Amino acid sequence: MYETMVASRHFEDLIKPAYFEGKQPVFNMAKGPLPGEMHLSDGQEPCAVGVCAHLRPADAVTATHRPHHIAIAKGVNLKDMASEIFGRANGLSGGRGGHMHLFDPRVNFCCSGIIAQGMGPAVGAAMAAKLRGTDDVAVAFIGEGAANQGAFHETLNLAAVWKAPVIFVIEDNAYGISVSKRQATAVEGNAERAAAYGMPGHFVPDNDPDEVFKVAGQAIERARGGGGPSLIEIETIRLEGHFMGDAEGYRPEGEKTSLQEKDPITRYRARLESAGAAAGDLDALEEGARSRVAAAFEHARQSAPPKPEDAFTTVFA
Ligand SMILES: Cc1ncc(C[n+]2csc(CCOP(=O)(O)OP(=O)(O)O)c2C)c(N)n1
Ligand SMILES: [Mg+2]
Repeated sequence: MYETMVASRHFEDLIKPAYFEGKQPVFNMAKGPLPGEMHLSDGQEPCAVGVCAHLRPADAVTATHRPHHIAIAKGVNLKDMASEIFGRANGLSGGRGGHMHLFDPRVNFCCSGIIAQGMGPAVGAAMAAKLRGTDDVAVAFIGEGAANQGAFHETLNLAAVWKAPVIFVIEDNAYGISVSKRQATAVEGNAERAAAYGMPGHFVPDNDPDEVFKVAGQAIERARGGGGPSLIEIETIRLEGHFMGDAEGYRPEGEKTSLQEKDPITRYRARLESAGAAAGDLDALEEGARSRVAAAFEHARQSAPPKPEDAFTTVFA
């Protein structure tokens, strides 16, 4: 889990300078090798690794507009993912999808820029597994802002009625763009909402990877055994803005600094060391993760963009 967290963070660290290439001196979102919006997942790594450590390639995951940590934890090929984000022809979707639309059928991963949109398809994947008689499960990741979408409420109800082997994971990073959870949600936590739909709801405080692993393990085992859906809300932190270029004027004074002090990677490394892990072993693990990510970016940068004559292939025209 630590290695995957480091890989995920390094992925975002390499995106940062690449994203701003060609977009200066006046910020122009359409320019550079990574055109369009960019939503980074720094700080949210525990949610992805704690859940996905239990999953097999056949289990389906639907993720959000902030998908990199989840894709990496689910085992999406790093080179194909980097190529997709750079809009290259050898990317997951031939460079057509970009960073919010990563699809990898080899490990049953997908994501969408439309918030809460992955929830229905996750129930579909879960019901397909159930009808086929396998014990595969599906996991839908959403943000806490998406829990106020109609799709959230409709999906939870049907999933419970059908006893679908699905787990809904809410990454509560305290903001939907610039709107704080407090301004948008009346109940204390979204885990409370699970009871209204007839499923267990769990809350994991403090962005703790081991606690996520424990709670997710129980929910996944329950789903695999025919016990039906569960909801898990994880208290996490968004270390960056909503998107790259966000001035973050909505954050209270000093919030950014106090969040940095809670960096989950630093904290997890300290926990591993105090549990007896050797610093040299952790360094080696970090080095391996970073070099795999660097190789993926190198691969993407050296790959060709789609040919103009292919513009109307693999799209609805
Ligand atoms: C259906 C829909 N409505 C609005 C948007 C615009 N939008 C993009 S991200 C976002 C906020 C999402 O907040 P949250 O679910 O908490 O996820 P986070 O960005 O914090 O990861 C909104 C409203 C959208 N993409 N889809
Ligand atoms: Mg949020």
